[in-house]
Amino acid sequence: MKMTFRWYGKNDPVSLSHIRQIPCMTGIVSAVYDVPVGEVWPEESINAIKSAANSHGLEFEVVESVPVHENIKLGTPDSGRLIDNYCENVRRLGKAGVKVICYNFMPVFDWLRSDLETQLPDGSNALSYRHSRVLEMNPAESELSLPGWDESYTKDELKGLLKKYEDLDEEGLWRNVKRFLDAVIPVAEESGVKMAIHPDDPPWSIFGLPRIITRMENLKRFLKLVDSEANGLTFCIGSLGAGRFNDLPAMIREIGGSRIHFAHLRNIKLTGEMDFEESAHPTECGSLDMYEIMKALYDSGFDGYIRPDHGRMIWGEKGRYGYGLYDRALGATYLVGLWEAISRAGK
Ligand code: DNO
Repeated sequence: MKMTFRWYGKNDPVSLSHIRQIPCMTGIVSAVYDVPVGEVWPEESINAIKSAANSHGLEFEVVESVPVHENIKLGTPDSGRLIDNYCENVRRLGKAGVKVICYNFMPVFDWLRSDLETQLPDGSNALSYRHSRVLEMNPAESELSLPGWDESYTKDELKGLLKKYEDLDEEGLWRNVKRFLDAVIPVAEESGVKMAIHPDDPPWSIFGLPRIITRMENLKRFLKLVDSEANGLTFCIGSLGAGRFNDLPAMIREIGGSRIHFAHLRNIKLTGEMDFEESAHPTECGSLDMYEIMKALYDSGFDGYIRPDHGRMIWGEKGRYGYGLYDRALGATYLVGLWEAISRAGK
């Protein structure tokens, strides 16, 4: 297991020197942020991240994300060129020493929350999701600003994009993801890179858009689309765990460590059938059994990268929603402690 930390580049209020001081931190998880989705990343930009990390004693072996252009998800006629560009990014990242690429296949919106600053009883605040509030939102009409989506769309572009998805159902999305994997996985294999799809967050359809990376049967179907170790998962427990139908330790054991290349570990407190609040990482702070999850990873031979995921905002910190320094650092330390205990007991 290698403990890593997400870093949003030079504009991230969290600095590499801070990350370096978190105990047992081996590397950063980052991306090139100034190239439009669908285009090829300059090698200089990739190498600049690597040298910045290395000069702080950190590795750069995990990219999150190389985003997938909407036209690939939609399967439009120009998607071939966009997939070629994606493959070129995989080659370039492999050449720079990147081992894992995290990406997702969620139409239009990435992760979704209904409130970004829910006050918790201890005086901190965190992200939360209330399904009834999401049902009231209309992204095509209102001035929504959601954390996990590309704000570079104008309102009209967003409307147009949502319209294009009207004809795409889940089976259509399955077809398009298969087409993507058929092209990308062989390149990943040649480049020494493991692809790790991120589950849909939350793991159900939102705004009428199809979502497929949501539950066990779909994960199995996904892994079979191209049955190669290079076609693997980012096991994000906060995303999958929002679905009460997902038994996370059992899923990890069934999938096995060889197809899980990256784990996003954070806790959530389930507050309703489809509602949750993000909580501090320890088991007793939320609804997920972190010990059983880590144990399942350990027992299944997981040998990939881990990162603490979204943290609360504590100690007056102001920062990027979910990605402040303090609570994620506490989370990382807790996870390292759990792993130490589990692995020493296992010897
Ligand atoms: C949220 C993240 C996601 C993730 C992407 C991967 O905090 O886990 O935005 O980076 O879905 O493509």
